[in-house]
Amino acid sequence: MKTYTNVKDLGDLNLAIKEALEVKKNRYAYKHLGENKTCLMVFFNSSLRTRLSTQKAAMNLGMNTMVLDVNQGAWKLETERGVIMDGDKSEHLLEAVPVMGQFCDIIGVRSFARFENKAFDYEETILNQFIKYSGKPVFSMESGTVHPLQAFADLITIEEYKKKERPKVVLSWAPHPRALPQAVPNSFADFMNEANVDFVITHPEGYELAEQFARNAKIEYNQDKAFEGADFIYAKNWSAYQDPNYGKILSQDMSWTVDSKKMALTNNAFFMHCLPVRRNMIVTDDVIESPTSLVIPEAGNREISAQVVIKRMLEAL
Ligand code: AN0
Ligand code: CP
Repeated sequence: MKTYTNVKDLGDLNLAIKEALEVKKNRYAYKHLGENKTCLMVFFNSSLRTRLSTQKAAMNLGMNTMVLDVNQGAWKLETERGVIMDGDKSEHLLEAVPVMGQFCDIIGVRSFARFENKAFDYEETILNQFIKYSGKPVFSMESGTVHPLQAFADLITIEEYKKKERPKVVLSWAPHPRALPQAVPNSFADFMNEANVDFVITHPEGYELAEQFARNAKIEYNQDKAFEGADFIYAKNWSAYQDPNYGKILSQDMSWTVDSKKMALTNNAFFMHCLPVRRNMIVTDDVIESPTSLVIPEAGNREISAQVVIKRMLEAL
C-alpha cells in the first residue's frame, strides 16, 4: 500500500477485517517488519487518539516513531503555491515535505479542512503535496475530507459487536457549538457503503454530504424514524457541505441530541462516536455511560486499524 485515504485502498474489505482481528489477537507478531524503519506523524491540528494509537501501532510493528507538531516549534508553513512569501510564513510546504521525507519511511498527516476554500479542502491539497513530494507512503490521519483510520476502526468495532449478519447502522448528525469538518462522516459513509450493513444517514435538511461519499446511502430527515430498528447509532456533528453554506453551522437544534428516549426507539442499539465528544450536546451522559456505549473499545480499535495500514505499507516498501 502506497497511500491510505479511502476504503478502496484496503482492497477486499473482508480480508482487511480478518487481518485486523488477527493483528488484534497477536499485536507483536510482525515486530521484525519495522526494524530500523521510521514512522513520521505530522500534525497540523490537535489529537489525542490518533497520536497515541498510531504511535502505538508503529511501535507494535517494531518501528521508530517521530511526531512533528507543525504549530509547535516548526517554522510557519506556506501551503499555497505562487504566493510572495513576505508575511509571517518562513518556509513553504514544497520544501518542508521533501525534507521530512528524508528522515522517515512512512508518513501520517493530520490536516483538517480549513473552510476557507472548498476546492482547497476537497482537492486534499495538503495531503496530496505529501503524496507527491515526500517520496514516501502517506496515510491520512484526518485530512481535508477523510478520516479513514477512524472509519476502519469503526467497521472493526461493528464486526465485533454485531448480533446479526447485516445490522442496521445509522449515522446521525447531532448538534455542536463549533463548525466541524465532514471528514469523519464522509469516511464512515465511504466504509459503510462497502460493508455488509443496512446503512441510513439522518440529518437536518442542508447537511447533505458530498455525493462521492454518501453515494446511494438512504437519507432519512426524520431522526426518530431513522432510529427505528437500528442496531448501531453512530453520532457525529458536521458543518454544511453544500454551497453556499460550506463550513457553516445551519442548526444547533438540541432535539437532535442522542438521549435515552431516542435510543429506546432502536433495536437496543449500540452507541458509537469517534471522540472527542461534547456531552449533552451530541449525546447525554446516561447514553454514553450505558452498557451499550462502545466509545472506549471503538477508540481502542484505532490501534488495530493503524497497525493493519502501517503493516501493509511496510510490506510494500
Ligand atoms: C474533529 C472533527 O470533527 O473532525 C476531529 C474528530 C476526530 N473534531 C473536533 O475538532 C472536535
Ligand atoms: N477520533 C480521533 O481521531 O481522535 P483525535 O482527534 O483525538 O485523534
